[in-house]
Amino acid sequence: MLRKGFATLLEKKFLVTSAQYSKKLSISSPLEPEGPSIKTTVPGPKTKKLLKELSALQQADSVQLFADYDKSIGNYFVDADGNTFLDAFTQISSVPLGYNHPELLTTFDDKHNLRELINRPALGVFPAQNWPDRLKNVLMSVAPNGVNGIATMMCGSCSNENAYKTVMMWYRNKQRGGNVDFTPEELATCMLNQQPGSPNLSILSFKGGFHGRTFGALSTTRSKPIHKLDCPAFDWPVAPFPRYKYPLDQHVSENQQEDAKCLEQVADVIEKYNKNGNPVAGVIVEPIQSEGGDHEASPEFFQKLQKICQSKGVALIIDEVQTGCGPTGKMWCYEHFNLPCPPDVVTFSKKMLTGGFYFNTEFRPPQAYRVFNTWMGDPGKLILLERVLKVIKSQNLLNVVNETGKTLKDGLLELEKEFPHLINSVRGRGTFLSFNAPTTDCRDKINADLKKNGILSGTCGEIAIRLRPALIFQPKHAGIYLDILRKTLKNVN
Ligand code: PSZ
Repeated sequence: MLRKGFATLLEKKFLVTSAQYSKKLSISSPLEPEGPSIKTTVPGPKTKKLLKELSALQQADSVQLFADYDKSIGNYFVDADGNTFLDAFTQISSVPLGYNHPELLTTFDDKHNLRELINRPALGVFPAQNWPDRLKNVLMSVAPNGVNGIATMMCGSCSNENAYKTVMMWYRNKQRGGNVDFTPEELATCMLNQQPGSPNLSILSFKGGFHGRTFGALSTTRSKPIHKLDCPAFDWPVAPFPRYKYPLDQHVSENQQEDAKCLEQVADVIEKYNKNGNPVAGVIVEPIQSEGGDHEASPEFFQKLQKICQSKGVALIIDEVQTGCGPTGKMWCYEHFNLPCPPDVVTFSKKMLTGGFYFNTEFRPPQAYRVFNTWMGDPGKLILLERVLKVIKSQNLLNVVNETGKTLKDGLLELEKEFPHLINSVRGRGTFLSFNAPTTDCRDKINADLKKNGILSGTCGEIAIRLRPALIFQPKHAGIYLDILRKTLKNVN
């Protein structure tokens, strides 16, 4: 229905058939409005009514707006009240090609694709005959260099969760010297959650890191107390992540010292946990620490972190759940770091549409059923991802990200000069950008006013506003964003 409506509308407006449209396709839809339009108070009356209905069923205080996904198009999100927003946040950074992209709208018109969608397999036992090809052609076509194993999962949290298990099994396997037989004691004690079957092993994460909300992942999440309160957690180590001063080129030596201080603590805390009988099997790190406040670290920081991990026999897990699939101008953000060796594990979700992780073959557990569940992902998502990757390639979207990112960053730096009392510390790569406000209250006010003025943007950490647009966000959208931000800042008192 939707696609038919979409094609008809398109044909009426531009006198082209949908087939011609696909061929001529511009980066974002010609059906996109010229800019945002806000017709009601935000949230509007319909949104308020729906929120009341939803709140009767569940805790819904996090809900900002109800969407009209029939009307949302390209970079524009339309809400239930008919307000149109330029979307610079895209569902917490998880929409690669904007709304109702024609390449995705037609995906399940193909009956074969539809059958794959509705006959969802238990991938660990009855995958479709094309599954090896699909993994090769889709996920392995963008695999991090030098990394040759892949596991699909459902979401970011469970990708990290299963990456941790994989790393723990690798670590224990090394300790056993590759002997795949478990002892009777191990087999008996694991059923009682006791050692040695359930060993003390740990994953180091960074202060301010976010890696998900399932139990194992939650023990490594360290961004906000509200995520963790009331849930038992593992005694796992934490180390500081750099907090840089901006602009970077004026604070080189301070920031280098910050790197050194953090890395020293990483090495120390690994030693401490190793000595205290809770050895560190893996380190997990975001290439740009996102939920915690968009904190960057230098390529040198990551190179040295990898060295420490290697020297201590610890696996390095790079969490690309938020940074992966292009928003930093490279497929994977860690590619900016020139690591001398591939990372051991790279986890993903969000814009990749499926969760999962890449791993080096040495991390493959020797026995079946060790990293496993019923669905282990969803072939339907890979069918969509195949099309997303095709569009990224055919439309050079990584170049678009870099070009738009430059427009945005230059504009933000201008605004920083114009409103130094309101914004500072502009930072990031590609369109994965952010800036700080002086206080949390001021940040929240700017973000709320942006929404009233037709921009969806996000916050992170204590004082940051972050941009997370789709890969089809172009310089013209950056211009609209910057104009509205300027107008918003002018009126913040
Ligand atoms: O409040 C939340 O639960 C949020 S807000 C943003 C996220 C979660 N991001 C998810 C995320 C992430 O950014 C990184 C770097 N790693 C793991 C995750 C977890 O992914 P999901 O939410 O799919 O489980």
